[in-house]
Amino acid sequence: NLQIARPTGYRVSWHANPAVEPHHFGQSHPMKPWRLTLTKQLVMAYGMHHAMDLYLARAATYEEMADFHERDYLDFLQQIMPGDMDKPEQSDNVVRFNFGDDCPIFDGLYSYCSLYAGGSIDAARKLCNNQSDIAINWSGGLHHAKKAEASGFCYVNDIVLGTLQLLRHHPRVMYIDIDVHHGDGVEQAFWSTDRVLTVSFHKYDKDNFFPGTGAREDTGPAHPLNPGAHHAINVPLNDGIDDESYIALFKEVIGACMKTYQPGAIVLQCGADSLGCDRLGCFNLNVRAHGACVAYTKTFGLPMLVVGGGGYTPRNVSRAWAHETSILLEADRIIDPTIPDTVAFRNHFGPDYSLFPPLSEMRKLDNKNTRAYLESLVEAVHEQLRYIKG
Ligand code: ZLS
Ligand code: CA
Ligand code: ZN
Repeated sequence: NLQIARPTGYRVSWHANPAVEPHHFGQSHPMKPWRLTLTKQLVMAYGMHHAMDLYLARAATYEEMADFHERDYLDFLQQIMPGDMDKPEQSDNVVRFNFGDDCPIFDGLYSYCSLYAGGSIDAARKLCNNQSDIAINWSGGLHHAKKAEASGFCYVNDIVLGTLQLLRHHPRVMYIDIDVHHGDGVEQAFWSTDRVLTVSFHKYDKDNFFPGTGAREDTGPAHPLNPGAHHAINVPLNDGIDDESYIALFKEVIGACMKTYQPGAIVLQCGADSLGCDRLGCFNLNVRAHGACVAYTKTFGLPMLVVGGGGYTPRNVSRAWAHETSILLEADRIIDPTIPDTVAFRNHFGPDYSLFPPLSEMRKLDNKNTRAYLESLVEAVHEQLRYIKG
């Protein structure tokens, strides 16, 4: 095990509660909370836990979650039990709050939600109190949850709750989302304010890819007097985007947004379903490219709330998030790209034990994003940003 020197004057905090990890969405459901166990095991095998402040996340209280969510939705979430799904007296609420195959009712659901939400709230508060510069909650990032609706494996929107904490101290917060899905819940929550600039990169196909929102033209409320006008940035992509184009696009878009908007803090959602070989995703990114977006975001030196999100091939999710933890610690150059060959890892990372397997070569999807298309996206973002110069 490698000991990593604590960087001077630069604090990274890790917010997690191991009680999140054993929750089970059900047979064949793609969301697997045990990917967090695997992530933690990798991080610890590299000794990275020695270089961070470790906090046991509390469960968010009902009142804290009511900062965003409607009370009748939280009441339902709190009292519903696995068997209730098919009970006629619950069916109205099951439908109204969108529970079902994507968002099942499983054992300990409320505790699962309040724990991952507590992690993001705690993390944001550490940033506000100036007790941390970069606060990580890999169990968070559940960007589809609405104020009174579960959606796309997400029940409570920890990102919105964390961002609301940051807004107590920062006039402007920038939200960046590299999950392969559109960050619709976060976009919707801050649709009518100019105090959050939301930026999501995602696969977009209105009819065939979830959630079907996030077109380039959706930039905020239509009325120019609404403060939220132009404060939603969408970067809709096609299948198979590769490392080089994604990194270049990310830097151009985020660089321009930072220059114009000048936020006081950043919330970064690191959904790992944008990696190649993801069970649900369709991009061609390698772990290093995903990490390069995190590294670039860090160069601005702002307080950062870093959360997880999607990611459905657990061995690659844990590779990406362990690598990204090392980037945030500025330890990526000194960790060994060969994963420590311990018994615990043999099932997941063998036979190569590489932190950076060639994901793009394994299930090669054609890159359906032409250079001209990507250039048009960058140009459109520049045009949009002209409206928010001031
Ligand atoms: O961004 O595409 C859909 C919606 C459906 C198709 C699937 N059926 C079950 C419901 C109706 C139109 N849902 C997506 C949601 C993706 C959420 C991504 C979350 C995030 O990464 C942030 C955490 C979807 N894609 C794939 C599935 N659902 C899915 C695949 C396999 C299964 C098993 C369990 C459940 C039913 C069979 C399921 C869902
Ligand atoms: Ca996204
Ligand atoms: Zn996703």
